[in-house]
Amino acid sequence: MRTTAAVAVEAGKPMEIMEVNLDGPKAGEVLVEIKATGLCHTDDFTLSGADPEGAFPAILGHEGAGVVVEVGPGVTSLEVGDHVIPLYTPECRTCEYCLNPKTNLCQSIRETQGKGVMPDGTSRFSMLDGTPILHYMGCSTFSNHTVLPEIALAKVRKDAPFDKICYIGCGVTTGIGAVINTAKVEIGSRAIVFGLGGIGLNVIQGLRLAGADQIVGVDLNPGKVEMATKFGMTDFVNPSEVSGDLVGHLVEVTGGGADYTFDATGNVGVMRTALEAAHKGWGESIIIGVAPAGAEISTRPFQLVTGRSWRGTAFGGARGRTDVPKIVDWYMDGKIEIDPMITHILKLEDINKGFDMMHAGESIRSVVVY
Ligand code: NAD
Ligand code: DAO
Ligand code: ZN
Repeated sequence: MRTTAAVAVEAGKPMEIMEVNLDGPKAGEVLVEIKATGLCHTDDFTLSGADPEGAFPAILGHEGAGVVVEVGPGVTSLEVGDHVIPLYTPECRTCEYCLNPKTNLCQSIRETQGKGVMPDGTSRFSMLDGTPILHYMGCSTFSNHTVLPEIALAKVRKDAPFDKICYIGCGVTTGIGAVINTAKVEIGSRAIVFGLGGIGLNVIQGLRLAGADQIVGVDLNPGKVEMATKFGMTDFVNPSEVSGDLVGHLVEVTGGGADYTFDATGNVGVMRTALEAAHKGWGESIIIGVAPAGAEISTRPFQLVTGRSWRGTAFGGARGRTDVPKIVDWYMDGKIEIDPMITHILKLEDINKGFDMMHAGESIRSVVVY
């Protein structure tokens, strides 16, 4: 079939909207009509050329929601008409990783997914002249139709609005999951969240759900304060307004250091500050942000010797096929909020403007509706 997509033709160039060829689903695969997709910082990171795994031409996008149009041979858990959220972290439920409760990093299709192809080693997308186009994070939601492995689709209820639940495909689950699955924050905790963007706001929302007493937000952009406060931030710190040592200031604001700190910036300097602002003896710092290729983190080992720990999280530690439908229920039941964070709705042809707004710090989440 033919479908319309925003194609990342080259690193550092705006995406081009074009008709592309899409082959139908093979065994174990599913054709999905994407109804809505969010624009995440990670898509921008790959488009910029900073992503070591980034390869072109590719169809980016990993935060989508849509409807099953066709299933390939052997697909048993989905049928035509089902509503689904694509999963960049699949859940096969049989690999060594899926069988270990300590991780959500299913490895069953990792190698091919990282190369931008389907599990059989080929791409379903091509340009009209036949040039292959790579998949991205196994999702490629910047295409009106896409093909995914069955194990990379979460089946969700049909009454949930696509233009909101697409955000559960990355930002919402990553932020809330970092608090609930990874840090396992206890009631009454004190926390610091670095970066109040699409991920950090969901960390704040997760901390409120978990019953944290103090939620300190840190961002260079004061324009983020209003929204963060709405989601539960109790204190705000703008590093550019702190004279002297930022760690010392944060330790003072939290009465000795935070029980939990979260990096949602991707900046390795911020990651160090986050670790060092965690409480001596027990503070845990969780890295969510994705740093540029080649970047490294550092601190004095004594920071760890004296009881702080440094951890990371991918997709909020969530097992997508199991957890994503539950998070959709939380949204539909009013337990979590998504609507205020969707600041812009765009058409596919305006997708590059969405990234311009991200760069200017004007949006939280822009969503493309097909
Ligand atoms: P975003 O651009 O919406 O938000 C980033 C925020 O950080 C902005 O508000 C910005 O002002 C702030 N910031 C930047 N530099 C700062 C600094 N030095 N000090 C304080 N604040 C600073 O991005 P996002 O969509 O929220 O993504 C955040 C990070 O999370 C990115 O690195 C992204 O790639 C990563 N991410 C990780 C996962 C995962 O599973 N681990 C999933 C999705 C996104
Ligand atoms: O299993 O080796 C692996 C990698 C899984 C990819 C996890 C990606 C999480 C961070 C990227 C941000 C996604 C938007
Ligand atoms: Zn698995």
